[in-house]
Amino acid sequence: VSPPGEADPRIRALDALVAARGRTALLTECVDEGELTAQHSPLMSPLVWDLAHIGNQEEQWLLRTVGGRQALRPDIDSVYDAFEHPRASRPSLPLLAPAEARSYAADVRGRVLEVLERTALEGTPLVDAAFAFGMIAQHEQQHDETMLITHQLRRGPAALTAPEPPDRPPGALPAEVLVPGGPFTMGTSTEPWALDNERPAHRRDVPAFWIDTTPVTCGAFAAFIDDGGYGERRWWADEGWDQIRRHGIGAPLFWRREGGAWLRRRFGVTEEVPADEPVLHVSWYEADAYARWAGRRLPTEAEWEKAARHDPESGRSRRYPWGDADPGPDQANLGQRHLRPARAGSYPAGESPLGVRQLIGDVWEWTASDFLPYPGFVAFPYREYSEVFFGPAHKVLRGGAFGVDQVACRGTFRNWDLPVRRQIFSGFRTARDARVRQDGAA
Ligand code: AVJ
Ligand code: FE
Repeated sequence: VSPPGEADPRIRALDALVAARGRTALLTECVDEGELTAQHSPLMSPLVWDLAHIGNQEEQWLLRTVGGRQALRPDIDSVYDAFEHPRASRPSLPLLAPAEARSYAADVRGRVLEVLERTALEGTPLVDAAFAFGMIAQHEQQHDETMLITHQLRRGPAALTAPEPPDRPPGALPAEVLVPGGPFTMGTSTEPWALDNERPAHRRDVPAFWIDTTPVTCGAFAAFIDDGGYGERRWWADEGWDQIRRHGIGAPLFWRREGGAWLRRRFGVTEEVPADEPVLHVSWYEADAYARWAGRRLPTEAEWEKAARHDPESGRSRRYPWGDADPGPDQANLGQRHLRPARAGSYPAGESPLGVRQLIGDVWEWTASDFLPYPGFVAFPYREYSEVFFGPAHKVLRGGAFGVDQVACRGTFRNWDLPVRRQIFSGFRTARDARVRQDGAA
């Protein structure tokens, strides 16, 4: 747990690459060959595609571009190009078999460690502060989260296990917190491994608003269901209404009613839905409909980031809600340490200066905002990371979930997806405008 810049970037890069590979190994060694090559859902790739794609991205960026080395397997670039082949079509590609995929990724990694040792980590934006190495560690961890989603979709008995998150009742917390109006700094120009869409830092004026202290819980969401929320047209955006009608959706993904109780399937185990846990596996439309039913709305992306980073005392934006230090296990539920969110209100040591909890970790939080570039955005180092996704088709999610590693999660980190998606580790919290009094105070 050290502020950025304190640790040698070469060591940070090495640690991040090693941690990512450890996670990849856990996710791909607990199931047999058949399970690695099967497609568990048309929404996902076979796990063995992710494995070789991780190696191929690393080869392209770190061996060829940064290291200037000769290509190892140029013949497979196209098979592992995410843009050439949509996920549903990947099982029919000539994929490397599990053993080949593993040894390919390991071979690339061995050579990359030499490149890391020999490269001067300054002089170009790609190598300054080991950026490209950090980018590739984040890429692998992002695919580790994707593979965890595949594990959740998979049928059959549990393959993964992890300890339970802390379960201490938080005591009385206010339902919502007032964030005062005024400008704050959104995005970053100094975070060494921030990706292109998080840049540059810029001022945003955000009027006063109230935001939930914690993410919306399963119990609160069940009250929306019990009140007939899925049957009431007025809560739903047009495309969301179409989706729930067409697919007969009446609850979060993986939920099922049995008698009077809600059950859910979670990594191969069926259990009662825990009322106090943040709700998971809802689409943007479900989150938006719940918020309307509650007489509220989703926070904008700028509101979310102000709640997470703005320090009203100093006026500056922090890296995380609790300050500038990297996340530790007392601050946030990240990194697949647990295979579920912690009870709402957990992690008091991770709260923001204003007392908002669980902004980082537990569940990705849908925001009201479309995924758009910040003023002054420059695609780097490749347009296909984020630029090609900008526009009204994708909604922004913030804060990271239990399934993502800290290297790919920070106060400025932006995730995005289609508003119909619900297999991801998505939840939300709600907000409302602060009524402005005659004298202008909130
Ligand atoms: C940022 C999570 C939307 O998984 O599609 C992985 C990350 N980009 N490989 C995704 C990503 C290229 C991306 N998300
Ligand atoms: Fe990728």
